[in-house]
Formats: sequence, C-alpha cells, structure tokens
Amino acid sequence: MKNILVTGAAGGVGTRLRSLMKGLYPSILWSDIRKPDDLAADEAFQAADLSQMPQVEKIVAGVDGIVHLGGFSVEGPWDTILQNNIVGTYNMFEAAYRAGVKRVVFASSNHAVGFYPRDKRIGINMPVRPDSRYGVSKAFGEAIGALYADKHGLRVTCLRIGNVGDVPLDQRRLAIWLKPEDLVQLIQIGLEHADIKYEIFYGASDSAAGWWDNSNARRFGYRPLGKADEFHDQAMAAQAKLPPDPIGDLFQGGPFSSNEYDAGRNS
Ligand code: 15L
Repeated sequence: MKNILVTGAAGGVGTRLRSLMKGLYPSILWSDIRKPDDLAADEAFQAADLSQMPQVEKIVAGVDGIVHLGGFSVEGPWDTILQNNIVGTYNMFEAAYRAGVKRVVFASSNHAVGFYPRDKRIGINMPVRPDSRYGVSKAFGEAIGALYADKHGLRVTCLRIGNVGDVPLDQRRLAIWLKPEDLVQLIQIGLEHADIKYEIFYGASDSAAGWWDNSNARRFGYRPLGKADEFHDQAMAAQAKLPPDPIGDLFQGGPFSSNEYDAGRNS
C-alpha cells in the first residue's frame, strides 16, 4: 500500500489519525468536506463532498487503499444521514471499484448493533440491530462493503468502532473504549494483511466489562494495547454523575437507543 486516502480528516477520529498515521505510508491524502483548521504544511489535503460522485472520483484516483471515516458521525435527520452516510458511502465504494482501488477500511460503528442488550455478548455472526438512523447507515456500509468484496474482489474491512478517546468516559464507554493507537493497528491490518477479503472487527481495546467477542480481529493479529480496566474507577465516578437513562442503560447503544424510543406506545 503506497497511496492511501483517508476521508473524514477534519472529524474527531480523523484529527487523531492525522498525527498517529504520519509517515506510516509513503503518501496519504486527507479529505473532508472542509479543510481541517489545523492542517499541517506537510499534510496533503483535497476537499470533497462525498454525496457528489464526481468529487469522490477525483479523490480516489490513483489510490491503493481507502480509510473511509467520512460522513455524519452521530444520529441526525434522515436526509442528513441519507446524503452523507448512505449516498456518500455508496459513492465511495463505487468510485473505488471503478478506479481499481484494492482495499477499503470502512469505519462502521457499535451503533450498527446498539439494540443488543448489555448482558449479551455478541460476535460478528449476529444480525445487525441498529439503534438509530445513523446505526442503519453503518449497517448499510457493512452490507455494501460485502457486495463490493464478494462481487468485485475489493478487500474490505469493517470496523465496528466503539468510542475513540484518551480514556473511557463512563460505564458504557468502559466496555467499548478504543485507544487511538489500537484503531491504527486495526486499520493497518485492514490495509495490509494478506488474508483480508471481507472482515468485520470490533473497534475496542481490552476491557473486562466488554460486550464483544473480538476473536476475529485477534485471528488477524490484533493485540490491543489499551486496557480499559486501568480507568475503571474514574469512568464509574463519571457515570455516577450522569442522570439515569432507564432505556439507554439496558442497551449497548446507550443514548442512541433511548433517543426517540417509544416502543411501548401502542400497548
Ligand atoms: C459513534 O459511532 C460516534 O461516531 C461517536 O461520536 C460516539 O458517539 C460513539 O459512537 C459512541 O458510541 O460513544
């Protein structure tokens, strides 16, 4: 992998990756709908609106591998999700295929499976249970990734990312925390491992409280450096300050599950 494109360069995760991935590949093109305020002089950047195919075609030209983070990163109105995440992700896969890109690492999310209860340990062979329109768009991304892998031989890795940050912020994030360096490790497996065809990995560091069986990532050599348990007491202290969320606290997706929840309305 020589020429890498990373979409979503101005977002929270993209901003962290810009420093962590520096020098990892001979050429990295960073893209987003707007230029990051803190873009360094040695960072190559090209703006693109992912909902516009001609703009996507421009950024994928000559690229070997794509890390697709771009899109709307939380719950939003349907049209926002549709344009940014569904049309945008379709455009990215289709343009990648047309341009002969070899690999895509797709930033999926824990919210593709956010309606699993917290007391259920899940692997990658369970049906998706999205907790939001955002989660549905991530399930769509995983599905279209499978289509391009199975039909066209694109090598696709979907990362069901938990929560990327310096530390786990509360009880839910204790279970799904992803140390930024561990995200880089997962990205490198997706871009480089010889046996990748279509894979789903959970984007989580080690946690005794974790809900996910991440043995598929481990099979490809993933060895997380982050140990969420080291932050157990501070995460639980932060949790104690939060108001109870009777629905969100039951489900893996937390507030994404309880937002707009009215499942009992007709009973
Ligand atoms: C995500 O998928 C979001 O992109 C991020 O902003 C966080 O909300 C994260 O999930 C989370 O579940 O904490």
